[in-house]
Amino acid sequence: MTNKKIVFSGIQPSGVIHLGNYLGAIKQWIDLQDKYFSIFCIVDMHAITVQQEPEELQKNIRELAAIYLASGLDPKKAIIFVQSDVSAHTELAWVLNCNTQMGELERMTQFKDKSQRHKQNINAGLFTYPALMAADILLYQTNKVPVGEDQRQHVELTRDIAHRVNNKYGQVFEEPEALLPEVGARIMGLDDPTSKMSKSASSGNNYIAMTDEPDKIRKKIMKAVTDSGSEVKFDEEKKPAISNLLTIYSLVTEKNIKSLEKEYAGKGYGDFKKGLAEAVVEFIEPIQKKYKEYIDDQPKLEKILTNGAKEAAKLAQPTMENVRKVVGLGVAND
Ligand code: ATP
Ligand code: LTN
Repeated sequence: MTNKKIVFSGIQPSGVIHLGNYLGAIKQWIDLQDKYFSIFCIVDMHAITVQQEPEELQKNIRELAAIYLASGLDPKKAIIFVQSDVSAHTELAWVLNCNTQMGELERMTQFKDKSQRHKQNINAGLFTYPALMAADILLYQTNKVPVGEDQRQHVELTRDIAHRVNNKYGQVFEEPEALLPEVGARIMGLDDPTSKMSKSASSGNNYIAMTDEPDKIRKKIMKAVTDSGSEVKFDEEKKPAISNLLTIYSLVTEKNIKSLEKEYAGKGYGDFKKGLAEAVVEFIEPIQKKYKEYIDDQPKLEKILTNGAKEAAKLAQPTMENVRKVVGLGVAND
């Protein structure tokens, strides 16, 4: 289909998109779309592993698409589509489910985490979630999967599943690897630097949403927890909160951490946070402006996603046909 290496990634439309999602995942995608054959998905089937309101889900899908486009993903360079619009994802997921061990799924930290948080709804989909993610990736003969640190384990499982299927049936899938950003693979919560920034955090002060108003961003940053002492210095062990804020500062301004430490030498945390807040606002405002243009033009958004789904379905077909053949499924021919 192409000589270029293939990149695939996705985000769940399950709530706000925060700066952690942007810096850990989307930021890399923007650069990758120039070098790789890139496919970026809105994984709505994954989102329903936890309870979703149908209207809210529809709204979240569109908002996430608008964030992708506003961030700089370009439908001329990359395929952008919604997972459930291409039925091969769930078809392949079933076959992969039959090639994945319970023990492997039991080890997944996201499952342990989410089943703790959603005790009243520990459904089978939540458990087999990684097989669907593996299908997303393997369907397109993907080589690289740009994700944040929390998804590394799922990509490694995907690689194991691909290897197992290849051993059993011959060369069916590329064996993909995760691509993590050198800096920003794990942005921590503003109110708790010991756990990752997360949209499902109990407080909205944990994260900066990509759609937060400038004043809200300023307030959240001024409220962010800091460490003891007063020096602005990167030291993940002794100063986890300031180190996290320095990481964010560095990524949104493209200034290196050393030069930021110098800039704030002799100044306190207050000045540092004020500077950071302005830097984040300056970084997010142009994205928000474009976001508004996309979200206000639903027909355009839908057209992009519909075209993306058509292209993706075409690309998925040869892999799915081969899987059916090697596994020995079906009889009907078109
Ligand atoms: P939650 O924030 O509720 O834990 P999630 O991890 O399910 O949500 P997704 O929206 O599915 O988040 O993740 C999209 C992408 O963002 C993934 O590649 C994930 O690794 C990355 N990501 C999520 N949180 C962070 C973070 N705090 N720092 C860096 N990358 C992150
Ligand atoms: N599991 C991921 C979302 C996801 C994904 C994918 C990421 C689903 N399918 C394929 C990369 C490639 C998450 O929870 N963030």
